[in-house]
Amino acid sequence: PVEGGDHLNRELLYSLLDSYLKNDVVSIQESIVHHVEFTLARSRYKFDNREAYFAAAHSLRDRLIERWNDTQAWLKYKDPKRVYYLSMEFLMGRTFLNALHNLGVIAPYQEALSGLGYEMENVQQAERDAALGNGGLGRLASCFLDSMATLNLPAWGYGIRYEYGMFRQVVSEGFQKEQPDYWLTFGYPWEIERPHVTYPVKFYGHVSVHEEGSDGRQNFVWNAGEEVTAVAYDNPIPGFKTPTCANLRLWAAKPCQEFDLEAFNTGDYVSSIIDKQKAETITSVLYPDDKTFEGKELRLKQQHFMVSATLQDIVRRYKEQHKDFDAFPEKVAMQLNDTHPTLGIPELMRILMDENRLGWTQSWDITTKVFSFTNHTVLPEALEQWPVSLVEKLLPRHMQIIYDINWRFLQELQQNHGISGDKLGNMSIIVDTEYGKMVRMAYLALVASHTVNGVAAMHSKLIKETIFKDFNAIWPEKFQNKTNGVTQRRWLAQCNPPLAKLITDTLGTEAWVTHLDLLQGLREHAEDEEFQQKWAGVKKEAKVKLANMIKDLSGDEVNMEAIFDVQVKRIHEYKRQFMNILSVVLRYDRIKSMSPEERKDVVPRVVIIGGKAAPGYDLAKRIIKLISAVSETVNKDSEVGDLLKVYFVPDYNVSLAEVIIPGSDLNQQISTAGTEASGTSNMKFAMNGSLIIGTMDGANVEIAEEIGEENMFIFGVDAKEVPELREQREYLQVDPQFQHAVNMIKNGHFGWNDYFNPLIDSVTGGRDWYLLANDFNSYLQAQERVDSEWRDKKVWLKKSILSTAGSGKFSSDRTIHEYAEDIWKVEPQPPSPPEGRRE
Ligand code: F58
Repeated sequence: PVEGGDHLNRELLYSLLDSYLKNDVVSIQESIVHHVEFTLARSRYKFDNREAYFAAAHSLRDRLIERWNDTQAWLKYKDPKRVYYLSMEFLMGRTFLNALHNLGVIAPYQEALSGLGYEMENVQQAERDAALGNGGLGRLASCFLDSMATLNLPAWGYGIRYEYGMFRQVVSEGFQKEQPDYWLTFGYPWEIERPHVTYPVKFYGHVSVHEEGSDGRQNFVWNAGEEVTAVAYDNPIPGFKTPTCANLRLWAAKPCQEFDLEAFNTGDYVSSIIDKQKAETITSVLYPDDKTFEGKELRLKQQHFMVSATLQDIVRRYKEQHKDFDAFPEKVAMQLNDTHPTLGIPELMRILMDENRLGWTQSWDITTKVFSFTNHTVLPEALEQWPVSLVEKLLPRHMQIIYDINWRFLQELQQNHGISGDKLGNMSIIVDTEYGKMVRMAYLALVASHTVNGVAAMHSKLIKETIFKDFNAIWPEKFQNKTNGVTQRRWLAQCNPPLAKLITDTLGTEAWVTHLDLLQGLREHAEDEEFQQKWAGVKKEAKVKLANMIKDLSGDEVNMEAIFDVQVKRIHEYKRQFMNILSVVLRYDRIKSMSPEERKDVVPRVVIIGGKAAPGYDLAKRIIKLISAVSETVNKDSEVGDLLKVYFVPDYNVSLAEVIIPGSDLNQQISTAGTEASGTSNMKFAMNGSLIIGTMDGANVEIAEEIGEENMFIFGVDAKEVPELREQREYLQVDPQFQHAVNMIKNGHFGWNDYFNPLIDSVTGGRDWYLLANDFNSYLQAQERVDSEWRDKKVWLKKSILSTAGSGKFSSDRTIHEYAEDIWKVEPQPPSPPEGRRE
């Protein structure tokens, strides 16, 4: 039913917009110029690249909105089971090219813009990244949205519209400085504000109990101490070559309108308003920490804010079409992206019991049927534990519910599983620590979810053996694996058009853009010399782009014959950027000790490292300084010349990744075995024909299965050897080359020696938790193999082709298909063919 005016003229309304906006060049130009004039209110005779971007973005947004409206109307009509992806992070990057590509309108837009006098390339550059995430976890959520839309799934993402995204990293004299990323400065054309979609979100206060009715049922009333309003911002997520347009709904905090009349009447009008304004701080900034769990009150507020608004929204949507909650589990699935949205569990319980008067049993039955949870780490220091005292203060009713959940869970363990004593304590959601009582969020998520999954086969196995061992013993059927994937639309088709074209021409079809397994078809061409030459040409094109980036950064013209050797990811001890740079130090030392004759045989390398350190992660910041110091010494050494260059790329982000990944020959995935849950850049590199040097960790293991170990440079110990090696590490012989490289740094070869002492201490004297010294020799040998195989161009090209050919499994389309089938039980809802688009 259409709500609206008193005398709705349906016929006229339908006829006015009975077909989609046209995508011929002239229509697009009209639409762009229209937006220059009426949306931007600029002169249509004079607008710069940025204004051209905004106008083009608005014209494209119109086309997205059409699809969004139709998709959502269609879903409302069909009322299928829907899936909601709850995540505190979505690392979207830029949207313009992605939207053009998925709508299939790159060519007409390019022509339209160039006809108006604008280069598409320059127009695109005006867009700022939406960096509402830290790294892998946030980017995964964004790849998933793209796949869900492309697969026509009835899916929405829910998250937070942070005003400041991931900080901008500036490297000054080798030191990382963090600068605020106020990405909304010029407005964000891809979002649609929904000023009428708002919900109150409560905090603090106390809970009172009322006895109700003849059965004396207890009724809990939460009298909150603070209330803020959540406002919805919708971000259309277009599928590739399908009219389906999914939605990413991000919440912003606004002061609530219920004014505290008391304060106003006592005359303090201005301070009352200023006080209210504080509400907005809840969604002001993304926490940039990817290292240890930090129990900040504001972070907990953000988490509750996100899930409370989201659950109210989901329940409201359900209730619009259903009279009771019986069908809720058949209509709703919710995926928790790590434990960050786990408060959604007690929040749903609270909404069902306190606001809808359902009993505990029914509420719990519903709750445990709708939630499932993904774990992204085994590192214990990263697991969330909130102090009971803080949860109690901020969310008193939720804390009661968590206690109740735990009490019933412990009962069940005793009665049904015969568990008691220490073991019972080990499994308790609430645990006593030296800092007081804590809520273990992963345990809460586990108890209430019907399914928990790891993000690569090895990781999923590890969580069952380590952090969730006791739970696996009682609920083995809850545990699943869902190996990560990435979207080939962004990470191949859009960021590497020459390679995409070569693949399409060779396979004779573009179908790989939605069926990545088809890349297998490249295998038969791996040794074909003519094809190899084309492959080399395409790689060269991408390398030129990367070289231009380095030129802009450093002024250097790098040697195009060199191996472009890349490690880009957050800086972390477990990811071992330090080991990478130690091997660079040795390589440098070796070149220095050679005669000019010997140097002729050296394979030239350009080492590129990028990534952000969490602002409070001291060792990670020292690693950045060390890379910069080595870079400075090496790059200006004329003896070394272009046999070795080292660059630290500042402010690594999605948009830079789109240039760096296609341009790399070799990529480093060198975490200590058993520490990297999956990794996702490994998949992006493989797709783009970059060879992996890496450990048997995370998804590297499955990548090796797919593309063949012989086409990678695998080294290092296995995960199962790690615990014992750690035990013994004090007594292990230190590799002499490792010692030599460490000594060079210690002795001030790159300056700043004292500053690097804490770093050196962390890997010497029997510490070395991440076993750098232990893997070092094996790493150097793998690097030797890299050099020798590079010398034989045909061998290298074959491996490069086979990397791409074997990466089909790592499409997020495959991952999402598995989630949909095995966990969510949701089905594709391809929109019906449009006959007059709005009926
Ligand atoms: C990453 N986690 C894993 N966390 O480290 C990586 O192996 C995996 O491929 C990826 O998830 C996707 O599954 C990750 O990025 C974070 O950034 C958290 C952000 C919030 C605070 C704790 C870290």
